[in-house]
Amino acid sequence: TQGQVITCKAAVAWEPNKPLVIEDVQVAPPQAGEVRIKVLYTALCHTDAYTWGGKDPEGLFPCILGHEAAGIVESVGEGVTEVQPGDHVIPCYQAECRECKFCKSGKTNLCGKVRAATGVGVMMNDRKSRFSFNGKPIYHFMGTSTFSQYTVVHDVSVAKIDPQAPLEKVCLLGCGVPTGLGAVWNTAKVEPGSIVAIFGLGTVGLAVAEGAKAAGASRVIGIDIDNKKFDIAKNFGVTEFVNPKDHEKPIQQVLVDITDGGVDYSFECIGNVSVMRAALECCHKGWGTSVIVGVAASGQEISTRPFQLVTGRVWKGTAFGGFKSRSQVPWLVDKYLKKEIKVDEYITHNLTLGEINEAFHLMHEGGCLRCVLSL
Ligand code: NAD
Ligand code: AHE
Ligand code: ZN
Repeated sequence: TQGQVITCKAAVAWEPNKPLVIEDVQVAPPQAGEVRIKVLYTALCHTDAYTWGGKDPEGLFPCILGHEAAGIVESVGEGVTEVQPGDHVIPCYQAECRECKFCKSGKTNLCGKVRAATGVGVMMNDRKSRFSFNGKPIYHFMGTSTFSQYTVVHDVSVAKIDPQAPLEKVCLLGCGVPTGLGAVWNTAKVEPGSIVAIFGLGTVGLAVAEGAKAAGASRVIGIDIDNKKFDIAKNFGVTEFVNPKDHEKPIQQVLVDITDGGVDYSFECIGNVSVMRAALECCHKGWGTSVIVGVAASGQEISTRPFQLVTGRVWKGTAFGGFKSRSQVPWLVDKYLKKEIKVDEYITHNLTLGEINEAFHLMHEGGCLRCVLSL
């Protein structure tokens, strides 16, 4: 198949909010600096639902969504040296070129090399898509487009992993789990003994809990409007549960009251701007740090009284938990193989690509953390 167009199944999002359609799409061969991957497993993340729902200012249609996956390199374009056909890989929506101003700064995991192209659904080389249907282009998404049996990504967006790792599990290391762990370890840098509050106990919030427990937090307070989340959350390190619906006072006040003045670290893992405010305002005066992890809809803005920051609270955000993707995803895979981090525990459902609409449906049900699709 090398050098040839491949026809395969992909779930195409033709329009926002309309069921995805499994189509036979054409996938062009990889050009210079590109890699074509046979995607074997992909999970759904809340961000896919967000873009599908028309809430993403960068959402373009028709497109092929999906960004939490694992597969095997099918072929590589000219000049690609770090991976070859047969390598087991995880596509990374946050690239790492190791050459740009961002990569060299030592201050961020964001990479500037291909971001302009991935934000508009095309490849860098010719600003075109490698996907088409009946000759018409279909946009890429987040530089990954994993809801397709084959995808083409930039070489700076491919992490080569240990071939021993089960792809049907480690696909989760493409987004949600690293994001939560890294928010704690890299962005907040939570110290032993800290009091931590987590808003939203989906996969990302639970991975924050796991990271906080590993960092030695003394209390890990989970906040969710779904009571069913507490039983699940205990297994990931949450020590106390608060449902805002059980309280008349604003949730930030409830937390300040039960923590003698506020938490040391809070994490917003929902994408709700009023919760982001509460997450900042439940932080302890003088030092409390709040990390925004959730992705808010187009047009939404955050607000608080500047006094909250004047008096020492810190507001931060994180993308992919601050992990350098190509360098650190393989390290996370190794940690999973050594049983130092959980992955299997986040997988509550397994379906096939053909059942993807059902999988999107499941995401809105409390019992679903990650649903892994086999392609
Ligand atoms: P999810 O839908 O599985 O989890 C969200 C949780 O929040 C659910 O348990 C839900 O019951 C709860 N919730 C909803 N409204 C609430 C409220 N008002 N108060 C308290 N709890 C509430 O989502 P997920 O896949 O875990 O993703 C979480 C967020 O993180 C999403 O916004 C996603 O887009 C974002 N995300 C960001 C990054 C990043 O790099 N920054 C990476 C992955 C995901
Ligand atoms: N496209 C949206 C922003 C979406 C967003 O913030 N994405 C996160 C990853 S979410 C993964 O589930 C991210 O990494 N952002 C940094 C980046 O470079 O995109 C918008 O508002 O335009
Ligand atoms: Zn994601």
